[in-house]
Amino acid sequence: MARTLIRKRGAARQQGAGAEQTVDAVVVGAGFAGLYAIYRLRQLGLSVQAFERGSGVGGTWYWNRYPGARCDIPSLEYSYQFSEELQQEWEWSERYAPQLEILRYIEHVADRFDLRRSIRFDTQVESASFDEATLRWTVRTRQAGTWNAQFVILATGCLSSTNLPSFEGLDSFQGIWAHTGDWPREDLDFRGRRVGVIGTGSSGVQCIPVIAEQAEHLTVFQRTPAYSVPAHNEPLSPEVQARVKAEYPAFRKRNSQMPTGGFADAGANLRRAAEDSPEARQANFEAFWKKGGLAFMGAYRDLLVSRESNAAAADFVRGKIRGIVRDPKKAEMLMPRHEFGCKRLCADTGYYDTFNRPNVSIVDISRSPIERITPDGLRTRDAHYPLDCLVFATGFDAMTGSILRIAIRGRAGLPLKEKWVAGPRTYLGLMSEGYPNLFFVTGPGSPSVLSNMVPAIEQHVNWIADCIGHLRVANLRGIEASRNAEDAWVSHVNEVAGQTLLPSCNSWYLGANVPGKPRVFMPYLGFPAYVAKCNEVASKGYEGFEITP
Ligand code: NA7
Repeated sequence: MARTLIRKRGAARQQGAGAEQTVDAVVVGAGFAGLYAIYRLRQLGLSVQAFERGSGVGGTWYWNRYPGARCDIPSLEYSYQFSEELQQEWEWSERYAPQLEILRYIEHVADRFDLRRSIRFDTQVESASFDEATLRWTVRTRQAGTWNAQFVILATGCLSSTNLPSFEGLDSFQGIWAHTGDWPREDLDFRGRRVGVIGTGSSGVQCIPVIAEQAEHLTVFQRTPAYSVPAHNEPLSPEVQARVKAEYPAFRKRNSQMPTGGFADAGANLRRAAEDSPEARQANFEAFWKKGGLAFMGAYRDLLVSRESNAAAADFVRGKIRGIVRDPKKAEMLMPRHEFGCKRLCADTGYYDTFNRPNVSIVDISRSPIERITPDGLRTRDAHYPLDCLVFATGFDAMTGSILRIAIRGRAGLPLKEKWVAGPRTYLGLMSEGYPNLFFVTGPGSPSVLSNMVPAIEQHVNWIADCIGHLRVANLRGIEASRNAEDAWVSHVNEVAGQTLLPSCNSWYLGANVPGKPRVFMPYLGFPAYVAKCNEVASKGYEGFEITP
């Protein structure tokens, strides 16, 4: 099996792409966001062209095909609500849907609403440049020529640009390697192989138990231990599904009023940890552990604010790890020491228990860093580990990576990369000053990854479509964030995050996982307040935006 995995990203540049083509709107990406943007913009009567670098729809759920990949938001919440027929007719099989089922769902949506005819697949958007004379964008693609559009919608995903650390020697590796966020379409067979997994965030926590069952030996290379709670995934009973469907709009509304836009029915506790005795706290955490999944973040209302409450949750999870993992040395290694929930909480199926298997070992690469990949394995400062397969569960250049890999030039030709050199700057995570008519779906500065992504996407696309509809009806040519509104919003996003413990560890929310990335807290905490602000801005004639007559 001496085979290095080489996947070709995007076919070669097509010849004779022809003259520039003109549409009203270009959409980049065909995941949840891109598909809904096509749907809404077509409804407005716009001509729309979408580009997608994958060969199919699905975005995140197209690329993340690693073993064990599934959503950590309940299926009945992680789905579109724009069509009552759609939400009534689709049947979810599990409490947390696996990757393939979500992909099938997205494919169904693309077919049901006839969206594929607006999408060019296997097409990489390379640049977008704003022309101040015409107030239009020129969008260059690698495979489908050049397009001229009034509006550009970047539905490029928050976690779509993989972070592959630049370890020396990867090119020399004779085995198979893959990144969880860019998993090959053919199944990788780990049976009888010595496998290494680098990374223990959500993707590592999901794939490690599954790979451990197949591999001859699995070595987990851990830099930072993760806090993980059991998902308690289970088949979704027809009764539960029918109950939600009987009142789907009310169910959605309840969720939209939660700080994260979800988990309303999980019953968040409105108490502070300090209000309970140590015994009562223990019992409360135990009850939330039994509920399972990310609902654990609702165990106390001040988990992300009070150091005392946070430390109690952290102690509780460390106690669980001590109880599950039999080898005390392994248990100690697996115990996180950073603030609880400051990196995104993981939801697992048998993660800690996997380390009781005789074929699973763990290496602390914070003490003994990886020095290089060798032709037959991986060398840390202290040892060499022979490997047949290497899995990089090393995450993403989150929130800005997939935007900035497009060479975007706004007014005066200013590259967005230059404008964002000290961190992303947006108004409401929707637009950036100097880049008129260019919209981000769930961009930095919006709730995005701190909320349930699908409702957050729908809210953003609805706002963008309503805005474009307003411009067209009023015969206006453009909209752009104002400098003052943007500055105030950037400060506000940081101020809100600064009132919590979220900025206190090296998380991807801060860009801390990517060497050289500016350390700025990117998402906005508080879905209901954010939605209210967006609605207010629109109702006041797009306050904080400048409109070109
Ligand atoms: P994450 O959560 O960013 O996890 C990546 C993991 O890889 C994490 O344990 C990192 O350790 C580790 N990592 C990253 N770079 C390196 C290097 N250079 N060396 C060693 N280890 C490294 O990504 P996931 O894909 O698991 O999850 C992303 C989100 O997708 C998730 O939160 C859900 O929202 C869905 P670190 O913690 O940085 O020390």
